[in-house]
Amino acid sequence: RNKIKHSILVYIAWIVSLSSYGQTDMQRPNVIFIMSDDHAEQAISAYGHPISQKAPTPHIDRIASEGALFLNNYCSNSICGPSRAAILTGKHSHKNGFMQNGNRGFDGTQQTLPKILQQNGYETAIIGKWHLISKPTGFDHWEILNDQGDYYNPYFITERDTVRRMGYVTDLITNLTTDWLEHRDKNKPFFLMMHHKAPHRNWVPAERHYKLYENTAFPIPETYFDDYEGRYAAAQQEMNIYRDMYEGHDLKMVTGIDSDTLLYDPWPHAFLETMTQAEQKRFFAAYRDRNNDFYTTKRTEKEKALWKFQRYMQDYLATVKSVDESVGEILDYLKANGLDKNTIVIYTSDQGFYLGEHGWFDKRFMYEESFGMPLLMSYPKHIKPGIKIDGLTQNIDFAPTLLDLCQIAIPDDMQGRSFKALAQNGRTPKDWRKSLYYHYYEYPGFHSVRAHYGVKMERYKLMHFPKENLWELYDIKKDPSEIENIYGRKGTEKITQELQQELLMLQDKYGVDEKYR
Ligand code: SGN
Ligand code: CA
Repeated sequence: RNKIKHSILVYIAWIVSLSSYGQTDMQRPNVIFIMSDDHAEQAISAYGHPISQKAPTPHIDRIASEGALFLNNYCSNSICGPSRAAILTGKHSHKNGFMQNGNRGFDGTQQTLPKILQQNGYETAIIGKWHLISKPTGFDHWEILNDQGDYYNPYFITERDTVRRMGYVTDLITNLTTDWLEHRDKNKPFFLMMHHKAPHRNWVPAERHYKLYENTAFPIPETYFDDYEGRYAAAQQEMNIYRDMYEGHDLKMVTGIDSDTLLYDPWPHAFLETMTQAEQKRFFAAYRDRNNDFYTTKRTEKEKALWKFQRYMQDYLATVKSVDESVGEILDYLKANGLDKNTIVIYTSDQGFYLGEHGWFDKRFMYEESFGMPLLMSYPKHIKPGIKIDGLTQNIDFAPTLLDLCQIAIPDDMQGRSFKALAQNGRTPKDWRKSLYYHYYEYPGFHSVRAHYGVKMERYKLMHFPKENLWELYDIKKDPSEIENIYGRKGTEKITQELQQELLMLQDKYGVDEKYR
């Protein structure tokens, strides 16, 4: 009898241990959230844009072929800090308090995704760009770039220290990440954010990529010489490639034949001065032919404008190359360590970016290129490989979706929605949202983009610039480049009214204060 009693007890203990082990460790997926800075969909080959076909990203694309490619993912406010704050909180800027880049830090006492995961048994870490000024909270481990971070030999901040690490920023962040994975607490599921600086301005590639696209001619966007007719704010910006880019800082142009002195570079401390002397020498040597050619070949003003576009694309995409290699390394690490089946992998960027559309670089506007945000996501246990997702999704959805996939309750005050159901097979449920809200606040500010808000529905987009009281309306289906503002045109009354109502509904629903409307 005792023997039977004993074996029953052993059996019960075994069941109990199994179930609790299963709940906390086995079933819960790990999460690797990879985010780069200013990486446009046009520069990820999985999205199929002609620019990316000249500079493919095979490793990032692997996430889409093993999982899902989101075709209609957008940010809530197209600028660094605000997008990061929206991701952490699942809330729009006015609710999480981080409305623009600047000197007021993120309020780290509020509820965030990493905190909730941590409270639910996850080990959490962030490595790379943070840019939210206050110290990270909710992370067991963090090592962040100082402010924007430098491309060469950057400073990293930790809880205890600030250290300068010698090397190229993308490679350093990758190494710190695999290092953390190697030494993490292997009894816990993990949530890891790897945040790259690249391909942020001023687009300095790794040495091995200096010449990668030197002779590549990238396709010129149809709207490169846009005249901004009918779009007041678009005409007011200061982000034009051939007018506003700094020839030294951005385009790496020098003062004359065989010169080792950059043309206009207002921030040498953030670029050349962070390199060692030997690195500077190799940098100038690598750009020598191109820079000499500028002085030996005669060009009209228009030809110079096109030449600058090529120069910009060659460097931007060369910095993307190192990000793609980094993603490859992480995916290989997961596979080699048997983590690939139970890990959710996300690749995104804090917002989209202009690669010459409207003649621009930078972001901020609610036009498609910068409002759009790449999103690729794999999770073999839930997402069918190779699916494409049409539904409207947004950065405020990331936190609720991840909680949902990790089987953790989603707090009621998160404003985003879990897109777990869409991610499963690509089908959009009937009750999924029909519109998205956007709000950009940072004016006056870099690049002079006026504050505005708007609503996007499947076909139309309505934007309002409240200070100037100007409206813009686009039929994205007919005019995907958004060059024809049809607001106020005959025949648009009904759709305008519909969109204005939708906009009001969203502002009420999200609780946007009257003073910002
Ligand atoms: C820097 C850039 C700007 C950019 C902002 C915000 N200038 O100031 O071009 O708009 O960051 O970028 S730089 O030459 O110093 O890089 S964000 O991604 O952090 O929002
Ligand atoms: Ca950014």
